[in-house]
Amino acid sequence: QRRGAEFVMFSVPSYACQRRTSLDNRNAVLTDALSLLADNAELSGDEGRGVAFRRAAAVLKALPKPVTDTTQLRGLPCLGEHSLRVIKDILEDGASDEVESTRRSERYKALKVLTGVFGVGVKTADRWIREGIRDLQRLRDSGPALNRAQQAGLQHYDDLNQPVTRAEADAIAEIVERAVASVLPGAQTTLTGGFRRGKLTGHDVDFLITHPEEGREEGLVPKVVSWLESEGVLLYQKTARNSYLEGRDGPGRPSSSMDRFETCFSIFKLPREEKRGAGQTHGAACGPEAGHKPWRAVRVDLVVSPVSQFAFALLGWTGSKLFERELRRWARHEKAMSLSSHALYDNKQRRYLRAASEEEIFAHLGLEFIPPSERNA
Ligand code: DGT
Ligand code: MG
Repeated sequence: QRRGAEFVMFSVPSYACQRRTSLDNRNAVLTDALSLLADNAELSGDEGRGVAFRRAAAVLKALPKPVTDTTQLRGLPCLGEHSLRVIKDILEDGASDEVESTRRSERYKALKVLTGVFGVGVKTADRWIREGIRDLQRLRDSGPALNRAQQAGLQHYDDLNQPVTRAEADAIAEIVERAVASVLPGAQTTLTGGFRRGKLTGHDVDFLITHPEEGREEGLVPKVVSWLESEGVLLYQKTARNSYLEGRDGPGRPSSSMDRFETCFSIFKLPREEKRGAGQTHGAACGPEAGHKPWRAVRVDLVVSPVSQFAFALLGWTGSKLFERELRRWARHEKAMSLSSHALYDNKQRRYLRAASEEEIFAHLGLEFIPPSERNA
């Protein structure tokens, strides 16, 4: 089947958690197109189709070279008829009509803008569109009752839709570490999410906090929040108490898909780089435009885990979202186990499998260890 030296057939295992996916994506044009269709499906409430497009995109992200011909994709997993047609159109014509018409459609654009408001999900955005609210101006004017999160989201819309840089994530890490150290000495703060996978930008900054002595972490979130509030760091925060009880909520149980850690979903007020004394000023991003403020709003998630669940929480909060989904699917379908951000339950042995590191969790699951930088599925 070889057509000369340039022709490469690809082969990848079917679950994203069985393969290495670095940030070096050789097929970005194709994966961007499939991701747009995934967004559109999810925005239309069709989660199943959304996942199918995301799995197809993830397969292409794992390939070591650009795809030049659809025949190279023969035998690859997760590439359905629909995804293959889109790929073929792009390879042959340079673009896919379906992707381009979706990109231009009023409904897609409106859903993107409205769900870009922190606190607004697909259902709310869809309802607003049916009520004739399609942009932020209409949202501000016609004012359907907004909850506290949505008010903050609308107020800080531009900042929150500007990518967070690694330097900003590090500056926020410093603030969070200071807060944590002053309310619970000995507690440990770990940067998770996309930045732990090596991404250079993110939509938020995620942290996982624990203490080496089990139990000492209880009630940490309200204390950290008080400290941050007294320092004037918080523009918005919503905290949740820990509500996980092993046995009752264990991953073997139906209610387990929800995370039950102590959490704080917040918006930080971060001084601009020049104000933080890092030297270099920004370019156009904070030029002399009117209304330029000396700070920017950044979404920050704080999660507190008991040390006995730390490895599971770390694995669960590092992402990517598809990688996490695939880990849980692998556990359920291939191993008869239930994985959550709290624990791993073996349904056949009817017992929890302990782990003190991510490596041990991969081993329990019978998977080769994939480091965070290779979980960018
Ligand atoms: P980003 O922030 O867009 O650059 O990309 P990520 O990968 O940091 O995505 P993010 O921040 O939405 O989530 C990071 C990981 O944390 C993701 O794999 C899933 C997990 N995660 C996020 N939010 C929740 C949540 O509310 N509950 C649970 N259980 N996990 C969550
Ligand atoms: Mg994140």
